[in-house]
Amino acid sequence: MKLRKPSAKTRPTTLKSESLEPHRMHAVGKVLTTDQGIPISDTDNSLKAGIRGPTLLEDFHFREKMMRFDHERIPERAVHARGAGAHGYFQVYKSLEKYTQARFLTDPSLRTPVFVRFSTVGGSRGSADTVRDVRGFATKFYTEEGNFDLVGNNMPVFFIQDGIKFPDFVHAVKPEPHNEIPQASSAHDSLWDFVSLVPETTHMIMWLMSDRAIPRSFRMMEGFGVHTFRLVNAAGKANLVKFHWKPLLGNHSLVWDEAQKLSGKDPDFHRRDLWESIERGDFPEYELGLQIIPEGDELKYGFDLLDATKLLPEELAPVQRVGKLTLNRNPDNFFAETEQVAFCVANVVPGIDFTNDPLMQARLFSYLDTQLTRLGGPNFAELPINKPVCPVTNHQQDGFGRQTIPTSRANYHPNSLGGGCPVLANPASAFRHTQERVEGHKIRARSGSFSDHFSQATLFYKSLSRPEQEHLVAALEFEVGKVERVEIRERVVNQILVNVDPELAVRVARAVGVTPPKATRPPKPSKAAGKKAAPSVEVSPALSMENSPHDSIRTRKIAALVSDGFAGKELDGVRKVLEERGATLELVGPTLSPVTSQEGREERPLRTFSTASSVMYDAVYVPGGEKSVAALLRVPLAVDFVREAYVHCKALALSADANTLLDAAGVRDLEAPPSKGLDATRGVVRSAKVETKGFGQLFTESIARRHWEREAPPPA
Ligand code: HDE
Repeated sequence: MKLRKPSAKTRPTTLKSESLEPHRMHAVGKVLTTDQGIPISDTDNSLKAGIRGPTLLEDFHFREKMMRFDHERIPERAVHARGAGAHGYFQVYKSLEKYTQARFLTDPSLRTPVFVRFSTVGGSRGSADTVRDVRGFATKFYTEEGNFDLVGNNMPVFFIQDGIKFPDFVHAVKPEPHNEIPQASSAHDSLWDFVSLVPETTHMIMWLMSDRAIPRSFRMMEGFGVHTFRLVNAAGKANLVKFHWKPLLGNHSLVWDEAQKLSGKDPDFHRRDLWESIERGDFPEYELGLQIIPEGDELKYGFDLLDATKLLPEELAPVQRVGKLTLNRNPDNFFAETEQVAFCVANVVPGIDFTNDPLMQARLFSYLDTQLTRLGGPNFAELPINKPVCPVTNHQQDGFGRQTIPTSRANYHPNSLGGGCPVLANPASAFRHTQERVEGHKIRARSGSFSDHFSQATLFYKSLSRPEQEHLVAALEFEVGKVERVEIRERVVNQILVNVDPELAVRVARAVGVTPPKATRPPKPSKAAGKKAAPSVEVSPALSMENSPHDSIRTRKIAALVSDGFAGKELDGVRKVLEERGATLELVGPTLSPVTSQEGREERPLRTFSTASSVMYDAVYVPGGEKSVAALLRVPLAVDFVREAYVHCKALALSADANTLLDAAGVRDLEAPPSKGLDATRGVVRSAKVETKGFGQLFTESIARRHWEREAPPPA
């Protein structure tokens, strides 16, 4: 069968923006027309019967314009409604033909175009970016053999084991049905009611309460395929695989107070961060990691690899880094691309296959099904953002929004009218389902190998650094503390948390006003983990974000607070050091009008104390300059800048007089500023004099990580 539009031959294998050319509308220099192409000379006045009379039905331009507006909104995604997307490419480092026949994983010369959509899960399209939530990390690889969608999250496990519980879980976590409160938050009765009654949620709940749920940036978080998949080579040999994305900038989080403030100060914080970094040419990069496990080893590790509430510790099966994803182009149009992109777990190419994970099995159905409603019919794969870059030839026909115009009379198989076309693919290059022996009773039950719900929750908690554990406890105190019904709070503590870590349960019990569990009952040993021969670990350092790279300040944003009379030469020096290490310095001043340095030079602040806030930056610098500092001391929002940066454990640099701002900000736990030279206690770089040598250098060193030592010790 011959398909006329668009010609497969004209599609490049690298999805450059030109490949969307036939679908683009370039308005520059063009005349305004209706959808039918009729030129329009007035779009500001409707056609009326008399200058002050009623509008006429005959005004087809008005009716078309209004009809199009009335139908602009499509249903938002039931989950993952809020997202941000980017184009890029993926390139494998060396051939993985030993494991898979997938071309994009075997040819290192190939740059496979991709589109990635990051998202939050629970909130509506207009909700804030920095809420406590799982983040979606969905990648569409436009390969020569069709589209492969890796529809992952930034956490390696999931809330439930069997997809049939997904509607229950999502109903519980979304706003409650009677009053649609709260938006984009899990801190409410129905979610914790569900959690307290469904122990399989425990492991993922620990992740949700951890700093992983408030990433600093989409560019600084990991991604996980979650399920165990299969890689299959040309000879048909299969291996089990778990997919990972490792961000080259390391793993970094916000702090909870900062995340909440950002929700108001800049609800688009993550979206903006992604957009701006790509515009600047600081392309987000992630390495693709694979944990490859021989087929047949599903139960070797004392849990079931088909259970999506379990992770495979990297210490037991190392993550091999096999290729790199680079995001290098922002979408041209949010709706056409980021909103209309349709991911589907069932989109796999020859060489990648599924397993019997019951969560994955449900997803194989759900994504295709949901797109039908969301994108208005069955032809969504023809939308430019979803269209494969390889030829698509089949006998599908009709339906809402059909764009392809088939030219053959033969719309069935087999046929002779169309010369038998399209012909069947050669089995060696076609997708083949891995042959797997399946037998058993038709049964509605859960495998015993899925029964341990707590061991890995404990492993996760124990693997965190002390500050990360403290953050997790505080998150539980916040979330469970917001639950109105005391019996739910009781169950969370006494049915769930006590099985993770008894001390943790006692602390949360106190904070949320329920009876603490008696004594320190050790967690029940898991049946599966108890298997003698099973390799296991007590702690998994890879689970702590603190152990990811923290040596770079590339792409970090630093605020310099200035007013008239700031030390200009010093600022230049600090800016130079920061920029050499790939960070940017933004001037924040009282107004957007220029400020004059003590040397008499003018600089224009990019933001003001009312349009910016410490939570939008990674670190804060206050240059010396008596007059400038005196002016800053009189601005409460400038003092807040310093106070918040300190409370949120960010690096600060305060030169000479600027040290007085710490006092004004109420920072009491630092010794007096140095009388000579420099001091960098608790990540606050202080200099005795303006332009002290090494000041900027010391500052850059303290930006790469947060200074958790500033957080108050936990109550005894
Ligand atoms: Fe999804 N999920 N999901 N999910 N999911 C959707 O598909 C679903 C699950 C994930 O940026 C929906 O097109 C079921 C796990 C991402 O467009 C829907 C189950 C993981 C995205 C759906 C799961 C994910 C979605 C909503 C349990 C991590 C956003 C709109 C059986 C591995 C993709 C849509 C984007 C979106 C169903 C569980 C990740 C309703 C039934 C596990 C990143 O079809």
